[in-house]
Amino acid sequence: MADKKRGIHELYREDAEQADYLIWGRKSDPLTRRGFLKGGGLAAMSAAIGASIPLAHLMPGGLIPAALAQTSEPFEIPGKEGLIVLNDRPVNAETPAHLLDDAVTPARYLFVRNNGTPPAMQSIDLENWTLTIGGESAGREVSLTIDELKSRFEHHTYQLQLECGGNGRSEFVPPAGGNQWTIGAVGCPEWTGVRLRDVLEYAGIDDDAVYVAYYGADTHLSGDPTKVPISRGVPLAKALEDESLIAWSMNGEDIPLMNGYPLRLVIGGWPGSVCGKWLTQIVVRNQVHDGPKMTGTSYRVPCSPVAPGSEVPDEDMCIIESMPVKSLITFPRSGIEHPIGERLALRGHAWAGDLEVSAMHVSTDFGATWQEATLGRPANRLAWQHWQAEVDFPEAGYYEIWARAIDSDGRAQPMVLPGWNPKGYLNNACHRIAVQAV
Ligand SMILES: Nc1nc2c(c(=O)[nH]1)N[C@H]1C(S)=C(S)[C@@H](COP(=O)(O)O)O[C@H]1N2
Ligand SMILES: [Mo]
Repeated sequence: MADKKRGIHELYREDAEQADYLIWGRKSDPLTRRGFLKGGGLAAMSAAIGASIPLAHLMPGGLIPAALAQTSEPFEIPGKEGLIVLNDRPVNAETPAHLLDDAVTPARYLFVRNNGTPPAMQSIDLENWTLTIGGESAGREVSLTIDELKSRFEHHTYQLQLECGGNGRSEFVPPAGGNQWTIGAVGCPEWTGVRLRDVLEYAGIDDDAVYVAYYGADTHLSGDPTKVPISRGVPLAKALEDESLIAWSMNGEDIPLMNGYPLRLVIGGWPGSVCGKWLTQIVVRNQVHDGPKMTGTSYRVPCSPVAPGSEVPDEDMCIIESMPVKSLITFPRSGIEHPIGERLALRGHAWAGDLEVSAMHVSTDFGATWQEATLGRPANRLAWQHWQAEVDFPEAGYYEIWARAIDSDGRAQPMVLPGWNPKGYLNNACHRIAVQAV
């Protein structure tokens, strides 16, 4: 066995083919990436997993078996039990897939992605919290308290999914720096607030307005009060959509501090980074917003595909807009044993950025064949959809269940890592779980 101290993820990240060889003695066919897990390699992988792998000849090379892919330490933020900590400065934590099983994500299971230091709870004075609308293309500058927001504008409730642009980053080869999210930087709670559009129209939107951006009350990790940890935005048309909210409530309760209490933006279907937390200021811009994390490699990907590891010139990088089609298997949890001969019921969610999911498929043979799942309608636009399916297993041993969604433009999730980019965004490869048929 290879050097355990480095961990399986790190080994695969450095060089997936080499990791296969080091750990299992497996060499894959460079053309088909299949079929070379035999003899000693197969025995080693079976021993690590604790079962034989009936369909080993179909298992692609360079892939960590799902049974071994989800190991980390528990997270300890009160109110977020069960989440996996990725970093504590700033706090970043993701949710294991099986804890995302609810149709509407409970507050305690919503991931946390902080770029700076959140405001302390004691420093938040609800009565005097003000939101300022300004910027060079706002009709006038307006300040509103939370009570004024609540009393002057119509309230709306939508279920909106939030996914970090870097969700899935841990699988990129060559690796990308940043939080090594696996699959759990996503959730879909129900949000209540006022429409960003109504508030922008109240302040006035000049004819030359093109972008709307936020500032929040969190502070830069350096402690320098003149530095802003993150300030991002969206084109005016996205800001004006019905579902773009200034929210004070999540699932009918106050938003948890770590998720932006007392006020945050929720703009569904785009990278979570456009949803400003601890919201204090909105600016209407006459140019593409240029705040911290809008430029360089932040939340930007090559405008056209590049070879893995390429240096991409700044002018060839484009801002991420809608997130790609993706899905999760939330039941059963990875690693269960299941009696052979009994059908196994599966379920999960699927989403597709600004689009809808039009079909959902599952595979038990490493993607060789797929069967259609039953797919539900979203609660509203930009909410995830629920799916279910039943599968069975021909003989005892190790299986993986793979899930694949297709969006309303006919685009499917890839089975392996999609387009490499310098910061490891937009990995929408199929989610996989392990099942032992016994
Ligand atoms: N003010 C502020 N807003 C922010 C952030 C932040 O660090 N500060 N992080 C952004 C990022 S990158 C994401 S993915 C989402 C995460 O929201 P959550 O922590 O509620 O899950 O908030 C966004 N809004
Ligand atoms: Mo993010």
